[in-house]
Amino acid sequence: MSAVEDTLIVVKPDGVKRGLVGEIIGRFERKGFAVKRVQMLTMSKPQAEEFYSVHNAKPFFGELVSFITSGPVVGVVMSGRDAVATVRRMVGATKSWEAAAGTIRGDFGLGLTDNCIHASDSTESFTKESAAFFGKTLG
Ligand code: FUP
Repeated sequence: MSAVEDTLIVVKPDGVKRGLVGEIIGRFERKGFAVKRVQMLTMSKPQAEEFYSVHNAKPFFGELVSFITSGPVVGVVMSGRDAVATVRRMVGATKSWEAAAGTIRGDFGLGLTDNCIHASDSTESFTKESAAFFGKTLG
């Protein structure tokens, strides 16, 4: 039996600018996930560096931080069966041009850094990323 767990998705600046927030959240709602928390914000540079700290030694780290801070994003905590892995399958491959049709990245883009959406890849990442995203704000 799969366990009910929480995960975090972030609609990236390209997804927000293109008006995909409703479409993206809707897909997860229709799948059966419960939306527990939603917040739109523009990340500060230190916040983005903390959010993406797992990548801080990678050559693309600067580009990643610069892109995610370039405009408003929408963070959504969702709950449901096997949420981390199931949401990642619905998000699709990192390189949007290779992502399968029917996935969010496969249906809505061609980018790499600008690939519409971020999703936590483990419960540990969910905990760390949620703390970086929401901070101490009440939820
Ligand atoms: P994913 O978990 O699918 O979002 O992808 P990764 O953890 O591999 O990458 C994290 C972010 O870095 C993604 F938004 C894609 C971006 N990235 C680049 O911008 N350049 C690269 O060469 C690799 C990843």
